[in-house]
Amino acid sequence: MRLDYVSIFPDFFSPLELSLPGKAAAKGLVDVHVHDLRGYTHDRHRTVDDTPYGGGAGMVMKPEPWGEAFDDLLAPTTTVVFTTPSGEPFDQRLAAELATREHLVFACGRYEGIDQRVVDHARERAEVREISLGDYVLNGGEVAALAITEAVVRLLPGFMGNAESLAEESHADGGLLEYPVYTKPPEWRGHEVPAVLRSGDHARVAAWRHEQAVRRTAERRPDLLTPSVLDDGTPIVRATPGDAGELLTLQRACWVQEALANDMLDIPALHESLDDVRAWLREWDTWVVRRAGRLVGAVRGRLEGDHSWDIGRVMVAPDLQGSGLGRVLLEHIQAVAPPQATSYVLFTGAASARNQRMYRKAGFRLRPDLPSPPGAVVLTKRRVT
Ligand code: JD8
Repeated sequence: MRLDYVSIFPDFFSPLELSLPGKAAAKGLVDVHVHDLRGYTHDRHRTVDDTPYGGGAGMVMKPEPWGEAFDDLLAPTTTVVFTTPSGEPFDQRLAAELATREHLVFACGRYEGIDQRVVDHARERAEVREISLGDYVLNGGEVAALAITEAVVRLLPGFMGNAESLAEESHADGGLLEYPVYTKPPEWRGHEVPAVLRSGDHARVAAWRHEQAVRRTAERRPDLLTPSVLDDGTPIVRATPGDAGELLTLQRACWVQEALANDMLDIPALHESLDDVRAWLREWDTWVVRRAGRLVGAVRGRLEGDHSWDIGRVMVAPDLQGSGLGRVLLEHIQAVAPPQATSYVLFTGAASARNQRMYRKAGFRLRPDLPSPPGAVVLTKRRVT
């Protein structure tokens, strides 16, 4: 990938030699060129700015130097990146897209910005992306160009030692924030490393890490959690400890139906107490749906072993059964399964015909070969990613 930077502060990019792109250049993955915009001026003062048409404070960057810079640098395969506070938000998805390009030219503005005709002219010659680093104001486009460069270059094939770790990162698809990380010593200034991480039990470690990632994301970036919504826009949201009472009520209502359908009362879910519900809320990723404030649906999931996503407690208020809410909850809990989950498992009453129909329609298969709780059947499904 060729990278060109045009700026009135070309030294801003000297760190490129040192950092990531420096290593990438060493690997022949990138070819970096930095250009001083004043090099494309012809007057004694090397003028790049002038007063704004329409008045107002500050100065605007003149179009002519940019035009000459583009005459020098643009090719049909070029993507020109104008870093600007009014651009499309930069994120990991856009980083991955830019990493597919052969040639990026970063046009880094200063003052109040660049004459708009420069952008319009560039669009006539090449792909143009106006990109913002975030909703805060910087004094120029250079910092954003550096940040975008780092996020893009590290995605270039052959750059990162193990591509696998890229997939597990924050903001990679799947969208959870990082789980907390630790290293030696096991105890530091009164702070212990969580015992599960020193247990050697990979399954428990993976489950703990996923739980931490989901918990952090729900607390810090709920917007990142795949907000599944029902057709009427009702969101499916993470359950909170405060939902325990209503969950118990909904669970009792649903499992009374299961007891009637299966002519048996000895079903664990039917006998759980409020404390039992509170306990499993802490161990399972649980999602709920509220309509007009009433908790009308729920589902939970957790990692069982290294790769099996255990789904359970698919609950729909009796008066809403048949509305498709169960199907949407089932789709959602599959979608939020962690990257390492390669299959799903669940069970339901052996005589729960409607449930079994819904699961089979969703691609689950009965597994009489697997052990099941008394009076229940197990169904599994391979995850297609
Ligand atoms: C390019 C000039 C300064 C901006 C008057 C302050 C990106 N996320 C971002 N925040 N700010 C920028 C950015 C700021 C720039 C330029 C990018 C060129 N300025 C201007 C408008 C208000 N001054 C950015 N990417």
